[in-house]
Amino acid sequence: MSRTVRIIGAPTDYGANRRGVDMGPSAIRYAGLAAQLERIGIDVVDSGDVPAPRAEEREPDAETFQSGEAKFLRETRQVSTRLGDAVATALDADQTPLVLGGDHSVAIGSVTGSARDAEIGTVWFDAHGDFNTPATSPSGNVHGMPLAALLGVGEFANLEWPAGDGLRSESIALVGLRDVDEAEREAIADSPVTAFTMSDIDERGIAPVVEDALDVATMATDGVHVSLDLDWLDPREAPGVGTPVRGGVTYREAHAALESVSDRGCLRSLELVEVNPILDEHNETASLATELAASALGKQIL
Ligand code: 6HN
Ligand code: MN
Ligand code: MN
Ligand code: MN
Repeated sequence: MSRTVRIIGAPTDYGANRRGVDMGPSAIRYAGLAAQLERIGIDVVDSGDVPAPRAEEREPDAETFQSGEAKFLRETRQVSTRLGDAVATALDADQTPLVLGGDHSVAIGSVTGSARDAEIGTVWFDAHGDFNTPATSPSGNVHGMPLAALLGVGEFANLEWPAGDGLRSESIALVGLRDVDEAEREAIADSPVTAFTMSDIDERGIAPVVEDALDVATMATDGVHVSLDLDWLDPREAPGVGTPVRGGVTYREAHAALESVSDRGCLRSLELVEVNPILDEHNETASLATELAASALGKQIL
């Protein structure tokens, strides 16, 4: 039976500190996402974008950041709720949600939707830990906080978030870390999440690391949400991202990782986040995102 993928855009940028990632969904669609997936035998439906507030419509006082605060929490909660509903609706219809960000705060919606009626695991491909809380964040940007938000770490324990109870920290694997804030490092170490750094990939190779990450995410779960932050890749391969960090994975390593995801047969939902077309070169980061989605969704070479 062929798979049906439902594309859901989440054009946010208020979770990051610069404009541009809100154009990610357009750029990724323009790079030929639907056609590429159809070419590998997938049925594709596109539900368009969930409404997200533009910079011009936001609460102005939220622009002034004070240490200890998260910017645009109200907007984040609103969009996460809409996105969570869209993801859950797709899953109810036996479709695979493919969320296009937007900054990484959209993961709060994708994951809560995916975890609404199931126990899920998550593999988080990222240069960053995304484990800050409002108190520890150096920037106040929620795209550096989605994992802490999803797990109710720190102040997030007291905030009203959309329900998505099927994700336990034991089932989360982060892969490719190389830029982690000090407080995040402690929070990650104190939590049951499993984290693999770039050094782990250097020492062991991409394949065994990704197999371990998939073991973590599939253990006692019904499926896996894959969150792909394009800054996971080296900026030479993926220049169009808001927070590039040198020393990321190569083009081939990225494909190998997502092919392993496909081979496991565990993919429940997927998201492609942090593509910034303003900083991109000829839409190559968006094209790469579409290629990697095809690998995750079963593209075969032979
Ligand atoms: N991302 N750790 C930094 C912060 O501001 O919290 C950077 C976060 C980047 C988050 O790329 O999804
Ligand atoms: Mn991220
Ligand atoms: Mn990142
Ligand atoms: Mn294979």
